[in-house]
Amino acid sequence: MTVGADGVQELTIAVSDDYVFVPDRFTVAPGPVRLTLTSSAKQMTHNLLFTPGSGPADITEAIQVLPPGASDSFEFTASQPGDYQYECSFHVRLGQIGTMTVTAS
Ligand SMILES: [Cu+2]
Repeated sequence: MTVGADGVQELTIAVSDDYVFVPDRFTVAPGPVRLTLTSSAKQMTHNLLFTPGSGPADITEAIQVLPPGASDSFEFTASQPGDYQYECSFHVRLGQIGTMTVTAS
């Protein structure tokens, strides 16, 4: 996690030709967050969304489709403290999930 000059917390999550997010757990403070999903996959398409209903508040921003080898970013505002599950909806049943913790302040 780094904090840019604009105050946005920035984190990169890597995916490949398997069913894991690297990292699968991270912590942010309340405020703006920019997540980048970067793929070194040759074959697998992934995505990243926050599992609806899994956390104290819904986060609807997401990357709907990330083709093999691609990279994409999105921004959202972390507000309510707690744990939020994120998933690749294509592979969630194969265990491709992670947890973001938003601290109290
Ligand atoms: Cu996936």
